[in-house]
Amino acid sequence: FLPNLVASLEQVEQTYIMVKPDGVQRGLVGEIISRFERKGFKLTGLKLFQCPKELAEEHYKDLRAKPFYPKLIDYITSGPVVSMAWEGVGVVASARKLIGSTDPLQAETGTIRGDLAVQTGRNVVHGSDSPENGRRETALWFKEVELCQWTPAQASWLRE
Ligand code: IDP
Ligand code: MG
Repeated sequence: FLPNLVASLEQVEQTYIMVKPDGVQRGLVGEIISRFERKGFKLTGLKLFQCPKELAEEHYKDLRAKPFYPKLIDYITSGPVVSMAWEGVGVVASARKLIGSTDPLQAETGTIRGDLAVQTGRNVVHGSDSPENGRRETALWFKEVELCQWTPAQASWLRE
């Protein structure tokens, strides 16, 4: 009874993860996807996508006033990105840990940015920063029909 109650209180979160155009151009798509896949979260959406300017502006609307904003929009729209939706208990914070600090030179070795990038303006991957933004960004980048609800065969080997 008690474990079931605790489990039902744990919130299943969604996060939006994106391999940015530099990650695609550098052939890092498989490497980056595999870091999330092997951790054990559930993939619910995946596509290669050329981001229109309006979508990039909506996605990064909180950064509009920053000096780097115009270059950021150019960067994100400069080539295809790989959009992913991942789901699970604790997925938002865990994905941010896997990704590492915004500045790749500050990011810990073992993280995606720490291992694979050298500059903030080319930091290869995006991850939502809160459960609320995880839901917002997933809905922004994916249509409902592009998201799959499914039960991975390994589910009972990942969580007791
Ligand atoms: P995050 O991606 O780690 O969440 P944010 O502060 O949300 O970092 O910034 C979003 C993105 O904007 C960064 O990942 C990076 O691509 C870009 N960015 C942030 N700060 C700078 C900067 O000082 N120079 C250039 N690009 C930046
Ligand atoms: Mg951010």
